[in-house]
Amino acid sequence: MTTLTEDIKQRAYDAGFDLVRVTTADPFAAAGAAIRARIGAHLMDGLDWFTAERAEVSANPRALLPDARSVIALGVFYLTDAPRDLTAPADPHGRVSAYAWGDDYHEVIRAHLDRLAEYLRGLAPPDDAPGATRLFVDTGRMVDRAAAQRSGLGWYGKNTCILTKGWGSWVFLAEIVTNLALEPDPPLGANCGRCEVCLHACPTGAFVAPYVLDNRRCISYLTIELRGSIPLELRPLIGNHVFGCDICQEVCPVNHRVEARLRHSGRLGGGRAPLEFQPRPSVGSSPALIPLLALDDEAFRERFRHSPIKRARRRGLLRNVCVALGNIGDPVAVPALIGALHDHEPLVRGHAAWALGRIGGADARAALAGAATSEDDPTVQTEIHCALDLIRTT
Ligand code: B12
Ligand code: SF4
Ligand code: SF4
Repeated sequence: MTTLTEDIKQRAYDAGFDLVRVTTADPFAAAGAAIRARIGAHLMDGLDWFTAERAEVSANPRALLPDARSVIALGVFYLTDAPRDLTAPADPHGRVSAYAWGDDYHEVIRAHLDRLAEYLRGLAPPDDAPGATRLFVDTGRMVDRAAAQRSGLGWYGKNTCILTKGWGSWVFLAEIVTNLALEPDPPLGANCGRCEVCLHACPTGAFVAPYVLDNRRCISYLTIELRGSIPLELRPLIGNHVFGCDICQEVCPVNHRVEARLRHSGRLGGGRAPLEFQPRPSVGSSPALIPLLALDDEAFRERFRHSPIKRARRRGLLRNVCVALGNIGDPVAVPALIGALHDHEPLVRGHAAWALGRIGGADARAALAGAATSEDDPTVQTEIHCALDLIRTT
């Protein structure tokens, strides 16, 4: 006879999850302390919503649901094949991190969660109260990785990501906090051993130590969450990343083994991945960059409506595109960057100036000199003068 816990796990797989484990609703004390320490050391600076108060609540399931007894930890595998945008193969292309190739995972996982929660709500716990639940994915106040670790869904990698046996770290995490008393799973005994590959592969040196990330240096933060200017000294290190970064996952040997196995079994490759995570034609994994500079607000909204990329907003994405074009250094981008020098967003104008300074040449210099006489935003003026200095000295 199947137990309630086994039955719920089966329902979770049926609802679309690839991983499901259970832990108790006890506080995640170590995670709460780690988060407080990171905030205290300014390693989470820049994420204004990531406060000590939030950490307190997110590490305590009973602050979220007072009679919580269990946390159902869930995971969805999202890696798919990555066709390049080949509309202009010779032109510069950017890199989008794998989690953003397809549909917005918040929407996808929310639908999975709703399906499972509907079933749970129909169950009566022993005291006959209705099966109360709260659902969490990413933006919810819940320590997703700590729930995954304690429930044995995966283990902490030194890159801070949760690694799983079957799917590597290419998994989104979500939880359901419930007042149902379920059988908890034990944590896994696995760890990274002596490996430190990811720590040395990070192009911006974002790892302060194993398991400790300086958010302010992470390309994911710089290209997605940061609303303002990208610090000058970090721009050259971003390469052609225009939305997120996967390097510390791509180099991971655990992921390599998993990917080889999944390719062998046909789950990866051959288009068998769930449709929602396959690269959207309008986004892809490696979009041509120059056409992105031509997007106006309406075209941006239309193109990225159901994509995670909308989070960067138009001005953030175009800022990133300018940095990537500056790093690629192909003069073919100069006319489009000169156009961006007159964008209505000062953030875009400033980063276009930087990119023109990096690429250099007579056209870039003339356009920058012209903009220096008409630009009225002081920050952009500074960017223009720095760019002209760069051209003069290189
Ligand atoms: C803030 C945030 C970010 C920030 C900060 C990242 C960070 N490492 O904290 C930024 C914007 C940089 C970011 C980037 C990314 N993120 Co993010 N992010 C979050 C968010 C909202 C909170 C994370 C958090 O609490 N950070 C605070 C720090 C202290 O926690 P932590 O790094 O996880 O630290 C834990 C461990 O390191 C461990 N620990 C600490 N010390 C030690 C010591 C030892 C010995 C051990 C064993 C463990 C250990 O305890 C800590 C507490 O749990 C979560 C969603 C959520 N609600 O939880 C998603 C989440 C973590 N992000 C996710 C993803 C996919 C990413 C990116 C891959 C996206 C991309 N491709 O660009 C990158 C990965 C970068 C990286 N290496 O972490 C996934 C991770 C899935 C997974 N398999 O782990 C999550 C869970 C979202 C989701 N629901 O799926 N993210
Ligand atoms: S996501 Fe990229 S920038 Fe961020 S820690 Fe990993 S390798 Fe470094
Ligand atoms: S690269 Fe090595 S250290 Fe980093 S997460 Fe993977 S196994 Fe762990």
